[in-house]
Amino acid sequence: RDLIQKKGKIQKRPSTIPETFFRKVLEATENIYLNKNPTATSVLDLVRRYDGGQLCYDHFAFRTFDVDGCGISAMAQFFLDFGYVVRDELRFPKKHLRALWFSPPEHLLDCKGEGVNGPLPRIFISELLVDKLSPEAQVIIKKYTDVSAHGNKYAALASVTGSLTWPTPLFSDYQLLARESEYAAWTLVNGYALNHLTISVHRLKSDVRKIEKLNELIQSNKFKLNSEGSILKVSPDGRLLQSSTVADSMVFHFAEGTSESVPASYIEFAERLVSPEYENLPDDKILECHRRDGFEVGNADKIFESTSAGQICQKLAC
Ligand code: OOG
Ligand code: NI
Repeated sequence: RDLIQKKGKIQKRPSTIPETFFRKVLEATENIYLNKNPTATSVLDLVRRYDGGQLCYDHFAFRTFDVDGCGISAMAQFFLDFGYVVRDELRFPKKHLRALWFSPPEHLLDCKGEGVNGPLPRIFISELLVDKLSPEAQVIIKKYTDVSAHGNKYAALASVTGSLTWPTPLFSDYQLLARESEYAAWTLVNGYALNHLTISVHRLKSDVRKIEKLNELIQSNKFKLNSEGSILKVSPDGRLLQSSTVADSMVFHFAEGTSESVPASYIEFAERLVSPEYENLPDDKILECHRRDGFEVGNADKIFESTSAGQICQKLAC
């Protein structure tokens, strides 16, 4: 809608947020995520040790409810103010989802440094089309988003503090939502927490800069990868290759006073091959902008399942 602009024209936006502050916010968001998700922490350690140090992030992803101003725009505001630009929309009608992705200011796509101090990640934000759910599910979600009428202004604060902008959910609400939309249930208990960050595989140095090799390394260290469809997700053009771990579980203290295990976050891997028009460039001249950009509905549809009960049960062999 108003966030999307004409295809082909990437409009530059002036930044109103200093880069040092922006990177601190990314770092705090990452820290909350690492503290909650031991698999992500261990996998990052493993890849750093194996590859010899520096790694870069391809994208950060968030989930939202498209109701009461809590949707994509709530999470996107901070990134837009820093100078990110909205690129494309992806739709997932069966899951009642849509997503937008955003690219960082051009000069920060290929800069030096590692992790949140390196090239800036793309941002992938999805939203649940709440009005497509059953009346019961809509009532539940709105009960939370309604009470926190101004909560949507503080989405980025929720990500850096690791807290919800709405009251602690009831387990009964969580269960009802989970039956209809696992995405809805995830978002109710995780809110604007980082859903995953993604290692930029082609920017690694050793043999694991090919994603098949990286998947082998991850699996030989006993981490479970999301097998929905297949472990390796490949775009129709063959140039965007993705895989992801199955989400960690965390104990959540519900409003009734009971504690239950719920899915938290996962980590993803993305390899972007060089676009056909740049295939003759020498290796040391290849920049991020010469590679397959963006996301792919078919891949994303399967990656969403990284937090599903199906994948988590397979992982725990239940
Ligand atoms: C996002 C799934 C899609 C990608 O890179 O295509 C995705 C989610 O699980 O919220 O991450
Ligand atoms: Ni992703």
